[in-house]
Amino acid sequence: MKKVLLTVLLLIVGCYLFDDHAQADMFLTQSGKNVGKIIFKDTPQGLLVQVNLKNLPEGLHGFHIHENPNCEAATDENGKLQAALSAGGHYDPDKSGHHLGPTGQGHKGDLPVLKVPQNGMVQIQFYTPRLTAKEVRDKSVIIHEGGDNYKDKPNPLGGGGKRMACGVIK
Ligand SMILES: [Cu+2]
Ligand SMILES: [Zn+2]
Repeated sequence: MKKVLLTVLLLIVGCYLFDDHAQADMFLTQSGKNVGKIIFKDTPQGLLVQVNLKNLPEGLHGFHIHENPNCEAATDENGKLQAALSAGGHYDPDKSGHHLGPTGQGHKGDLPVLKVPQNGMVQIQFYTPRLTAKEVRDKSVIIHEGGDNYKDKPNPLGGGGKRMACGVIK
């Protein structure tokens, strides 16, 4: 009987742990090189995003949750192969259709633009109150070549362009 109780308890704890955490190993789309990890944790302040990355090019990079758990390349509407295009668009469960950044009421997948210093390493954490670990699991996280102005103009989706790094969130 004790063993059964212990098993049930472990299962409950296991489910709890599984449910409030998610994580993604990040890979450069061109070389396939692993550049670190992003961890997502539910907290009373919202979803805590812990970024631990290296070997990234200096500068500002668009940073978003995309809707599909798939980082494969795919062909765009012009028949051109694009890195990580299988990840789909920005996570937008409310079908807002607008890229408005992390504090806007548009895509829920819009994260704060990632600032990479000269040494290529990013060790930061921040809260994003509109998401949960359960929501981001089975999606992907993408870092773009270019920055993010949190608007769809002059270029769509903040202007980040090509998908530089990608990870499936598990
Ligand atoms: Cu993106
Ligand atoms: Zn967006």
